[in-house]
Amino acid sequence: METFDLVIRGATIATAAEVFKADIGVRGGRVAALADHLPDGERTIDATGLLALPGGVDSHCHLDQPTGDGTVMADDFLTGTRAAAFGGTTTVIPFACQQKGRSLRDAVDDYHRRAAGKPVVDYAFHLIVSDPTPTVRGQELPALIRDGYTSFKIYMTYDDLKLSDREILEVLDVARSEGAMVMMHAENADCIAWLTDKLERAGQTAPFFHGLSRPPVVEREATHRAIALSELADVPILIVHVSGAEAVEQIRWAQGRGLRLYAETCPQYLFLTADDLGGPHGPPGFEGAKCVCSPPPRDAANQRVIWDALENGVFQVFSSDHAPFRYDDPQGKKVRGEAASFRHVPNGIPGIETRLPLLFSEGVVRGRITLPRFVELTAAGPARMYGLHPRKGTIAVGADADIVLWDPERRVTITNADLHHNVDYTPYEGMAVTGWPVVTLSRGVVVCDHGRLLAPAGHGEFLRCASPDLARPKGVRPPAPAF
Ligand code: DUC
Ligand code: ZN
Ligand code: ZN
Repeated sequence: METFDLVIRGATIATAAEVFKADIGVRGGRVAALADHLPDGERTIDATGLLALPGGVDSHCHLDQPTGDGTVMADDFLTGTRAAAFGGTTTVIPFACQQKGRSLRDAVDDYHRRAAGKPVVDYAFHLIVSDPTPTVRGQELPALIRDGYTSFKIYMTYDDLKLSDREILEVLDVARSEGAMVMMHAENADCIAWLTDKLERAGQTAPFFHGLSRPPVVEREATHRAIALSELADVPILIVHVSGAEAVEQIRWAQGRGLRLYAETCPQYLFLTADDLGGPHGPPGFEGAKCVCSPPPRDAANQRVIWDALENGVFQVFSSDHAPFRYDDPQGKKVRGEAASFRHVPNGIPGIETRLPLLFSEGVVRGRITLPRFVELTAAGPARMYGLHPRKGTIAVGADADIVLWDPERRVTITNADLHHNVDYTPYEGMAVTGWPVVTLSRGVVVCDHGRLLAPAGHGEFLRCASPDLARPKGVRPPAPAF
């Protein structure tokens, strides 16, 4: 029998479907055997007492994404994927963002240049469509989807990104005919603009008021509208970064009607509240800027609804929405100074390395979700949603050997000094968690081993995504996979 390049011995394996004990044989970067007693490989890792989980798939993160206002993202494809790997994530899907008035293909080419030679784990791109001209809809987007960029995000807010309802319908129509998955940022732009002006007129400009400028009704209305537009266009969509009860209610309603409506949530809606932005119970001064993200964190009652929805299947995806802006830096959260209104604070917080440990500790260890559900939400679900399954998101013969050896008993107090991103803070400073990834393998190569980075920059490969079955209206056959 041909020898294995690597054998992982003694681990308890968890996939989205089951938990079982087996040795894992790896050859040529793929899982080649799962069996009770495999012979030693060229290299053998004793993983007794550890879990072997599919490497995480972080299907919503922002790395080195150009912005229009002088803000610079702190993480590029090296520092961002390095942090991802240390946190147990082996596939990332950031966004190639079209600037209004510019070509979508140019945005993709530019993003490939930014990534070149840097990632330590595999990566795919989502697109952001901000200017759906006839050329973009008729030529660029269909060609890009066929080239393996099979998902794109559209925004219902932000002046430089938002689409009108008519534009959304036209773009959804392309997704329908080409088999793409559409991610929707659901917040009502006019409501936010009106509330922001009002708050500023009243002198209420501190970071805390960011939350008041985007109350739950703003998200609820847009979520409902997104659902209606998806129903009208007869194409599935995924609502990203769902923050609380009112949006969840809309999503449940749509799912209950049989609409193909998918949803994602993120750590900030389980672990942060509006108090983290400031106010009488929050941090002083401008500190709350560290937790400014959109939609904003809500309250404990909303957190409970998000937990319930994670448990009972409303959500298919749990991603970080890592949007890395430094705090004490003129190109980050302080881009317009500490006296500036909340409207000028870049939206988004870091979390690519802490996503899995936080959910494992508070979800699996506390018994809120099972281990297979954890794997489904963090790896298999996003891989399926974006056409990467079964190559990614599972441990099965033929799949890439993207495996995380996880110590389920290791206790860690999260502190920014120990993280590997390039951001100068973590919103989760001081939180104690149980369970931490100790070894991360990407296609059979050890990327991280007990705190040491072993893979070189550029180890990560670009992934072309297949058109996911999930992206098609019922009864429409998908084209052949792209890989
Ligand atoms: N939306 C995101 O998806 N990420 C960061 C900020 C935002 O509004
Ligand atoms: Zn968004
Ligand atoms: Zn995002």
